[in-house]
Amino acid sequence: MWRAAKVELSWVLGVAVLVSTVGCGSDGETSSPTSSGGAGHGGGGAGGGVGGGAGGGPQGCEGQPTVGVLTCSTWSELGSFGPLDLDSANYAYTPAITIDGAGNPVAAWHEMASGAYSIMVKQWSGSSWEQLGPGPVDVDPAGHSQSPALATDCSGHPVVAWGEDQEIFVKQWDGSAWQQLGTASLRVSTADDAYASSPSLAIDGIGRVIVTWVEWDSNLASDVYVKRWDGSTWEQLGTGPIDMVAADSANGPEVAVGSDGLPVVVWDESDSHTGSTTRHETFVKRWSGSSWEQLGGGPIAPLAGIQTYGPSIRIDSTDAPVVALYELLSDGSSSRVYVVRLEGNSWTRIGDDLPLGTDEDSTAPYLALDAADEPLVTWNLSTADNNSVRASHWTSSAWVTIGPGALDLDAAETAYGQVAAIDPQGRPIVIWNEWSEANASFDIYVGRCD
Ligand SMILES: [Ca+2]
Ligand SMILES: [Ca+2]
Ligand SMILES: [Ca+2]
Repeated sequence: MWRAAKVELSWVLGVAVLVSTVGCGSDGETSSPTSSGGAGHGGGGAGGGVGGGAGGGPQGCEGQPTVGVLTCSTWSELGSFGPLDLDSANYAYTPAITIDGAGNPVAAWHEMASGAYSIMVKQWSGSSWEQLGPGPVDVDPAGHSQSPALATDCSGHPVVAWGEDQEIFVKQWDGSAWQQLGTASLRVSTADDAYASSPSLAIDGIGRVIVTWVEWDSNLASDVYVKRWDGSTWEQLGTGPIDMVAADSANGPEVAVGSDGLPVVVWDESDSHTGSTTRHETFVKRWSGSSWEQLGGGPIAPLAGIQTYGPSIRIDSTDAPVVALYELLSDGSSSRVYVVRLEGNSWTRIGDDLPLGTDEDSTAPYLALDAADEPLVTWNLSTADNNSVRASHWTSSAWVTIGPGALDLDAAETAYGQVAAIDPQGRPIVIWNEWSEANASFDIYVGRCD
């Protein structure tokens, strides 16, 4: 009972702004194959895309890190297991990760400070976590900011995008300070009730920053947009939203870029805003240079279930998209994570569903690819009374568990929001948020397998 109360509290606080603005907006996507906090990741952290940043970098983008072949023998803390929060008493959520040009992880999250949620960014120096910039990155200290996304530019520096009130902003670290890309929000709709959120970022082979996000209206319909920064202006890719049905709800977009420089975007789409969900599907489109073309001939099919949720996308070395997502099973009682790769124009599964026991749900996958194109998936395992952070590595014949199983610190406490990247040495690094009884709040923690 106590734990359930805390999960509810965290979720309400985590999306307080969104709830007050568009009703149960992102709940449409994040609710509830699972009954606990794991699914809560979907609305916020799913936007925390690493894009090309952690993927080893598109060709020609010299400053981006290489990515190693994944290796893992000893799971341990990175910085005394944090917390990374500026003040551990603050509530902190939705971590994002990228690997910088020096091969060190950079983390971003949103943290309640001085009465508002603000965006914080820290960089691992090799021995400690150092804050980038003198304070919060976001535009207005009084604004409510959430769900940052990170990528690494061609100079090896981080770029961060986030949602702030109804807007989307992007800043680029120049080595000593944050520089905003453009002077205005990226939001497309000028309607009073337009609410932009959940950005994801990628960098193409000539350093252009590509951002996707979702815009809600007060009827809980929502659309996915994509813009690209050409060095001086934001160009919208496509003439309108890229999702399939204008009146329906699209959510959780992620963008990635292959060596061909063409952005590929994945998102969820459903008619849940009608109050009776008849479809909850996942779509992928690729920018041709002049238009958005659907990949795979339709939505990504469930393996055994009835609806799909929470996709995460990367592009492999052959420019084939790989997507991790989860499906709600036919009986409606549980969910499981799986991974597919585009072969020809069909989605082909990679291995089995991620491991499940009786009465367990796996949700909220987040994807990285190593130098051998083998997926690393972080995901959330929830049982009737606990959440834990997991990571699994596909080894061409089987999924292998990273670390000791549950990666979070305290089995009794809820943990979710997991994201991961692979550094040039092939070491997987996982960041998540977890309730701390000692700090009486949610904290951000980091671990690495050496
Ligand atoms: Ca729509
Ligand atoms: Ca736990
Ligand atoms: Ca905290």
